[in-house]
Amino acid sequence: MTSDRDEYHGLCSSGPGMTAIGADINECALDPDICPNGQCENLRGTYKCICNAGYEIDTTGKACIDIDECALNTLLCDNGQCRNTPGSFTCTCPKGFVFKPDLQTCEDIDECESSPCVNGVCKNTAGSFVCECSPESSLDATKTICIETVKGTCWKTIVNGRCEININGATLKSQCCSSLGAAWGSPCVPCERDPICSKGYSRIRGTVCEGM
Ligand SMILES: [Ca+2]
Ligand SMILES: [Ca+2]
Repeated sequence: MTSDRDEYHGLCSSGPGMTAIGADINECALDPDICPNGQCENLRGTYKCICNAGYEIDTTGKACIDIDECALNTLLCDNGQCRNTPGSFTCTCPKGFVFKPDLQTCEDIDECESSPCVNGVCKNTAGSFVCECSPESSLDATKTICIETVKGTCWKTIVNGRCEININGATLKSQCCSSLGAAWGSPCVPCERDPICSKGYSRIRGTVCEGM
């Protein structure tokens, strides 16, 4: 009776990966699926796997395993959610962020570049933006349009830095400054020419110049 050890030496007298007569066994040709997710390279007495992109060789050198890109690089998909997939990964960006393929991160969208605020100043924030209104106006329900709400004293002239002749009682700043007013409010502030509307017109609501 022969032992397993004797049988092995009988069949494999030239050692592992070789035929009994000492020729190399081409494992790659024998089993086309020997290296899943990689390419097989035949070596004398053995073989190795060269892994596809997104895979790395394991400690045996004979199996390609998925690279967990999310665990490897914690900055990957920054500001978003990284999900490991076989051979790759995906980034999911939250609302207000956009995926930048060159940096592989989620970047805040600067909504202010498209000038969404009417009669107000746009401030970009992480994931969103806010419109800030002047003290005499407040945001409407859309949160993008500043509408004048505060009425104040309208002054007809400024003499030696002092506002004089109160006209028409309390008015909106734009109504005052687009008509007879030279200054508005208490303390009074000199009127500035509206950059969009001509004299006699003002923008109380949005971008439309309305006649006074
Ligand atoms: Ca992966
Ligand atoms: Ca933003």
